[in-house]
Amino acid sequence: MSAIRQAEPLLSANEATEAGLDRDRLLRMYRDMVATRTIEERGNLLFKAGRLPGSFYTGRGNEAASVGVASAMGEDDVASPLHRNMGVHVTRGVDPAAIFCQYMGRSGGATRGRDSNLRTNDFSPGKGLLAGVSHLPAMIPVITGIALAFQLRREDRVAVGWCGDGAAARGDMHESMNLAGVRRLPIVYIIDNNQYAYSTPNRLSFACEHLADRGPAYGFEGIVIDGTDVLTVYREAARAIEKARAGDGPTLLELITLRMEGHAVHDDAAYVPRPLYEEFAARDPVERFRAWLQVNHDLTDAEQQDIAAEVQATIERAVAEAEASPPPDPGRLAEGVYAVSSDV
Ligand SMILES: Cc1ncc(C[n+]2csc(CCOP(=O)(O)OP(=O)(O)O)c2C)c(N)n1
Ligand SMILES: [Mg+2]
Repeated sequence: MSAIRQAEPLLSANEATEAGLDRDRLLRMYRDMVATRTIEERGNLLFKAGRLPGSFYTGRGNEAASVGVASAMGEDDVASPLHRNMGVHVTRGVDPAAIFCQYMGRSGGATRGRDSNLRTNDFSPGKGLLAGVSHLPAMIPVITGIALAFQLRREDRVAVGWCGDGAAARGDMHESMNLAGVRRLPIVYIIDNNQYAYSTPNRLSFACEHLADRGPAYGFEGIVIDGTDVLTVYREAARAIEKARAGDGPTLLELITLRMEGHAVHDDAAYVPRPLYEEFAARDPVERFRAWLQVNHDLTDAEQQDIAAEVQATIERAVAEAEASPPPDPGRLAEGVYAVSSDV
């Protein structure tokens, strides 16, 4: 019988070591969380300065959830992250210049200036990223199909699919989880439960207690996890990924966070109750992990400053590179839209 459980928090340095996280790996995760936060802060500033057209979405509050899961993925695994998952892109090594090019509509971006947002299609080893489309959760059936392909080809690979609390109500998610349960596909579903779907709170979206309840409904385990705690997220994601790789089927991980900024730059999120916001501000994922590293791994001020300086320099170089990247050439608009018969 499949069940739902609440993940026990990972607390000590010993438990982290048991989960495979030595000091170097922990510092790498911390660096990726700082980079995620800093890229998004820089993007907000670029938007306000009129240097970034369209809109800008952040995953503030989601850094541990994104970096924790992506750090647990194997080199050849494939992910379909969404608009809150900058940390997945950072952890999987996407060049920040490509991220800024994409958001700034430059030809150096993944869609060569045709679209904005986080849209990286890159199946090279170590990245394994399937670009999202705006329709939510339209990539869930696709990543489920990728898991089916891994199984049919007997490949030792796992698919990881992301969905929000709001989009989780849609049929594509239910149909995909049903197929994954029936076929015991090598997939891990992540529901980023940031408690809002635009301005709609959870209580108006679903009546079950936990979205993780839906795992057992389709024949596999559901786990509720504090999504602000990168260590627990990592340990549970690593277990679920290894379980899938061993042929033991899917897992649904519900990561509880709070969207700490509006839906996008235009939204001040005034509808989020202040006490809820303050509760999650006190559990800021980056601050929490920094404090844990200070106590458990003697993270020094000098190390923190070195990490912050490296991230800052990387991002400034990336912004400069994006600003130097030309806008798309209208004459090449149709390129890459249709495949010509010699390409297929
Ligand atoms: C099918 C579909 N309907 C509506 C939208 C517009 N939309 C974009 S994001 C969003 C909220 C999604 O909420 P959730 O799934 O909780 O993800 P979050 O943005 O909170 O991470 C909506 C309604 C969309 N992209 N796709
Ligand atoms: Mg949401």
